[in-house]
Amino acid sequence: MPPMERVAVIGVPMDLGAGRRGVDMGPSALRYARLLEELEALGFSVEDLGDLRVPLAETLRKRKGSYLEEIRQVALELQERLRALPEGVFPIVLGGDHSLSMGSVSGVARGRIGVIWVDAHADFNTPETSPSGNIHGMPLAVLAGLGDERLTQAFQAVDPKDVVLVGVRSLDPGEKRLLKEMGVLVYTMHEVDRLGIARIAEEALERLEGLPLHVSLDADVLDPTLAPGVGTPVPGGLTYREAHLLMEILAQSGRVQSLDLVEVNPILDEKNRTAEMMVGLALSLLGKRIL
Ligand code: EXY
Ligand code: MN
Ligand code: MN
Ligand code: MN
Repeated sequence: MPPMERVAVIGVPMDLGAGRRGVDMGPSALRYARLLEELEALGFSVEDLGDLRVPLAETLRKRKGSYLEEIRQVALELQERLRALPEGVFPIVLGGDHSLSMGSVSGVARGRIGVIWVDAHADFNTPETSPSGNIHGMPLAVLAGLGDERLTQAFQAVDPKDVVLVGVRSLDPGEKRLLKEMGVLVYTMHEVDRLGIARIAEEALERLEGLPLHVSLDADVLDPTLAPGVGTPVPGGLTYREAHLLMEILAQSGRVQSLDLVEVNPILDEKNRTAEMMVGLALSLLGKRIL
């Protein structure tokens, strides 16, 4: 696969899928952390496609019910924008809450695709199994064909056996059942500690042998003492080095073709630390080497 020289960045300032406000400012925080400048310094030609227009929760003033329809529209727009990208461009989608990945994964898939979902959570709930009703806890299930059919009809795009989860440490009972039933490979933090992140990265690449890869990186996979700027923190996350090593090994495969950077919540952050770490991880995935 020829190395990607061109990167397209697109922002999705959306927090409608989250249980709290703030991640709509994630794209700004990631740009403020100099993502585009650093990519250019790596030698990429970088095009900033700007941000999608997303309705503000405040203006929707919904008393009850989820923002499913609004989220569906945003994810469809993202899907369309990504499908329109020419061959050989590496898209980086800036979130925004993780429900946007229904649009990013389905938008980049040109046939069978492997997904490496790096997250403290599995995001594998359906409306029936969700404890919160928040749609950012459901996108991976939708991509695998499970959940509200207004979403699965629009976004189902992956075979569950082509999905690998890394860094999981907070699962709901229904998710556990569905993950098992669907045969999704899950490396929890227990496996990270037992096997080490390098072995997990190699095993994930083996499991997804021959497939183009999409990486969906949720900031809450990092340990919250390092990355406090997230809306659903869970103790005991990846160290910065573990996350970097994972990105560096995936980069060496030459098979990663697209990336989501999601769930950065600047309101909860200290200075812009979480966004800065996410930018560092993106650069490692795009091939930045220490030596
Ligand atoms: N599993 C919980 C729920 O479904 O409500 C928490 C989900 C958090 C989702 C964040 C994006 O990773
Ligand atoms: Mn997530
Ligand atoms: Mn998460
Ligand atoms: Mn969240």
